[in-house]
Amino acid sequence: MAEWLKKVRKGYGRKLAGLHTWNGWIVVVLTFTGLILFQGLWRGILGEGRVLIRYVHIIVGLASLVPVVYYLLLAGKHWKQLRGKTAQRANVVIVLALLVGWLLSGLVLWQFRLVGPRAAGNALWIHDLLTWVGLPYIIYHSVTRLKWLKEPHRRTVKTGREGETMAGGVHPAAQPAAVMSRATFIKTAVGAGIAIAIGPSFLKWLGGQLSAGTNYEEAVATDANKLFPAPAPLPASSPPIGGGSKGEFRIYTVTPIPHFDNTTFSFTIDGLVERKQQWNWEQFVALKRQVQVSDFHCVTGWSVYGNTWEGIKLKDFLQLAGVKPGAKTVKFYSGDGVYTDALTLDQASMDDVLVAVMHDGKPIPSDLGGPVRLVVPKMYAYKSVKWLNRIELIDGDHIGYWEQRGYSNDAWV
Ligand SMILES: Nc1nc2c(c(=O)[nH]1)N[C@H]1C(S)=C(S)[C@@H](COP(=O)(O)O)O[C@H]1N2
Ligand SMILES: [Mo]
Repeated sequence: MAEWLKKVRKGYGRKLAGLHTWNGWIVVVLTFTGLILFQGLWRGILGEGRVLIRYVHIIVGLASLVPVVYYLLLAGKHWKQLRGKTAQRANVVIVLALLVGWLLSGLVLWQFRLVGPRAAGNALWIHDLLTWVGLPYIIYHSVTRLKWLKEPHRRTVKTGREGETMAGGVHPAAQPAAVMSRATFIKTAVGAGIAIAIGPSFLKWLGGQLSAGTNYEEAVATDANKLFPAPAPLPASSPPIGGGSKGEFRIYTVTPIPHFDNTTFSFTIDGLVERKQQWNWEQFVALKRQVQVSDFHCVTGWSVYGNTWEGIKLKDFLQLAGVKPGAKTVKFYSGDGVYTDALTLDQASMDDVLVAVMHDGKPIPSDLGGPVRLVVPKMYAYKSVKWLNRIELIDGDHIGYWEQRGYSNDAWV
C-alpha cells in the first residue's frame, strides 16, 4: 500500500466519525441555502443577499467533494466492516449517490453559460429531483439516528466503572419489548412529519414536471387583473403558432404581485423623445400587435420553449415616440414600483424585443407579469420586466434591479 494512503487511513475510526460530522454540516448549510434559493418568497426580502447565498451554496457545494473523496479512500475498509449490515451499506450508497448527483448537476448549473440553457434545464431538473427525494431521506436518517432515539442496548453510554451495567443485574438486551415499539413509534412519527411537511411541495413540483401548463392555466383562471375589453388574439396567436409553450414558468417576483384595472392602468413613453406618449387601457389594447414565437430562459436554469407572444415591437414604440439624438439607454419601469431594467438603444431595436400583451392566445395573467410585460428572447429573463408600464429614454446608463444585486449586466443567452 502506498505510504500516503497508509497515512490517510491512520486513525481510521476517528477520521470516519469526523468525516460524518463534517459531511452533516455541509448538508445542513446546503439545505438551508438551497431552500432559500428555491423559494420565490425570499427573492424580494433578500435582494443582493440572494446572490451572496448563491455563492455560499456553490462554494460549500464544491467543498462537499472533499469529504466524498476522503471517504472513498477509506471506503474499502468501511465496506468490509459493514459486511452483513445491508441497511447501513444501502445508506452509504444512497448518501454517496445523492452527494455526487447534487455535485455534478450543481456544477452544470453553476456553469450555465458554458453549457447552455438545455443542459442547465436538465441539471436543474435533476438537482430538484434529488432534493425532493434525498432531503427527506437525509432528514429521516439524521433524526432517527439521534442517540436518544436508540434502544438502550444500542446506545454507547459510558458507565463510570467497567462492568457496572452487568453488576446492576439487568442486561440491557433483556429490556422489555415495549422500548422497541417506542423507538419504532417515534421513527414512524418522524417519517410522517417529514412527509406532511415536504410532501405537498414535492407533489406540486412533480405535478409541474409531469403536466406542463397546469400552473399556467390556474394563473390564467385566477388572473387578478380586471381590464376591459380583453385583447382579441390574432389568428396566429390562437391557436398559438408555436403549438403552445413547453415547460413551466416559475413565478418570480421581488414584490407582492400587483394587479391593475382600467382606472389604474397606464402606459407611458417619455424622457428623451420627440413626442411623449401615454395610453390608457382602451387605447393601448387598440394598438396594432404582432405575433412571435420565442424561448424564455431564466439564469437559474429553467426555460420555457416555444412561447407564442403577441404584442407591440419595442422598436415600433421607439419610432412612434421619436428618439432624440442624445438618448443612449432605454429604461424600463415595472408597475410594481420597484423593478427596473435597461437596454442600449441598439439592443432595444432588435426585431424580436416585444412589449407583450398575450401569451399563447390569452391575456398574460398578473402572476406572469400581465397585462403588459417585456420579452427579450435573446437575453436572460431578468431583462423581461413584468408589469411594464413605463419606458424612458435617458442619456446615461441604468443598472437594473438584479444587476445592482450581482447579476451580470451582460444578459445574452
Ligand atoms: N417586475 C419584475 N419583473 C421581473 C422579475 C421580477 O421579480 N419583477 N423577475 C425577472 C426574472 S429573474 C425572471 S426569470 C422572469 C420570470 O418571469 P415569470 O415570473 O413570468 O416566470 O421575470 C423577470 N422580470
Ligand atoms: Mo430569472
